[in-house]
Amino acid sequence: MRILILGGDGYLGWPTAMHLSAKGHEVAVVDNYLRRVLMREEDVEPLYPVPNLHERIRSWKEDSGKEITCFIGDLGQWDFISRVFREFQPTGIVHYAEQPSAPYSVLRREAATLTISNNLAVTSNVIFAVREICPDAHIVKLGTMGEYGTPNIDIEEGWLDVQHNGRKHKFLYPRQAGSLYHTTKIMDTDLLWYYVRTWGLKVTDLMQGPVYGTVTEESGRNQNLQPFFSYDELFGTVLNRFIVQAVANYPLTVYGKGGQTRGYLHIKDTLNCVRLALENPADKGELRIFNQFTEIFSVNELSSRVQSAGKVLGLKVQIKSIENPRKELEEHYYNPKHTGLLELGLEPNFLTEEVLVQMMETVLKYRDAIATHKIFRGTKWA
Ligand code: USQ
Repeated sequence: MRILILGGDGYLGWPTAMHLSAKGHEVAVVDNYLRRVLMREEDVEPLYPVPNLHERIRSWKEDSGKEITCFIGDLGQWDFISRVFREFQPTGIVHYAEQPSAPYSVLRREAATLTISNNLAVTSNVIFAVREICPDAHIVKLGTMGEYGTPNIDIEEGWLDVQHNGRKHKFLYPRQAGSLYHTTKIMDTDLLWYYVRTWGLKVTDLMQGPVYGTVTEESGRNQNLQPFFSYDELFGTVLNRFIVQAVANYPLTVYGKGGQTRGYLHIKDTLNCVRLALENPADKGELRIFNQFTEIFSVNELSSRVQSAGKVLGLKVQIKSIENPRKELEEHYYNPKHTGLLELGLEPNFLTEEVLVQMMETVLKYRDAIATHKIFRGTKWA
């Protein structure tokens, strides 16, 4: 397939590009380095420096012998995105090109506006570009489990059969997100669903949980190919943060009671899920939704696992509950379905002690680079 990866510089975008390239697909990446700019502006750069996309592509060529095409520009600009689509003529599109942080989205008015305008403008432009230039291409959109929030009933895989006054209808599962960022993902889903109904697009929306992990099959051999590893409060996801905190001898920052429960997955599984979705595309006029995670944990369960894995390396990991800066339920029911990707053949990489120890060993190499003042700044939701 000819696969265009929008947001191809990000934590997931670059590893996805290498993975699909390794599997024999023709790959192009597109990015405007927005995440790098925001990290620099907020003084929260990742654990180790990451070369730019051109350099990463050269290193990938040396490592694998395979080519990846690169486009640098803003997908919110029609002239740019239409040129990229015309030149590359994708058959599959992976859409990661969004401001990805919930805490960043609630930081201040400008950050909120950037999140809304970037995320929705890019999704809208992708839809128009597909319709005008490659109407048979399959869009694989990264959504989030956060679209559903934490309702007091089972979470289905995207859709809900509703019976009302003796009649039945299938609707998108009710969504009520816990941050502005997650709300833009709900809006993306609504936009895609409207154009699937109206123009018959082919779309898969992947409702992903928080991702963890430092290396993938393709990045393991070469430092230049490593994904970003963020451990700060804005761009780091909780388990990656806990690993760095454990190594830095910083008490693990459990927010509030720590009963917040989510579906997690290893970065290697993100790549496999995206590939499986591309290789088994949605039909024309179908919005297919998969819940993309492999295991469910509370924050307390994650922190105790990190604490016991730390013992293997002689790290004395402390855990400290701190006042929750977010507005979220700290104890709640959580039972989301996630069978769709398993049925497509996903073989999960589970969170074992070995995986945690490997992550700590990687981070230990950069222990001196950890800037502990970046770990917690208390960005408040309210
Ligand atoms: N948490 C802590 N301590 C921390 C950081 C987080 O207790 O130091 C808690 C949060 O309060 C939350 C949970 O851990 O209850 C997960 O937080 P997170 O920062 O790992 O994840 P979140 O902000 O929800 O966002 C991340 C990704 C986002 C993706 C989402 C999936 O950044 O792009 O969409 O995970 S989900 O959480 O299922 O919505």
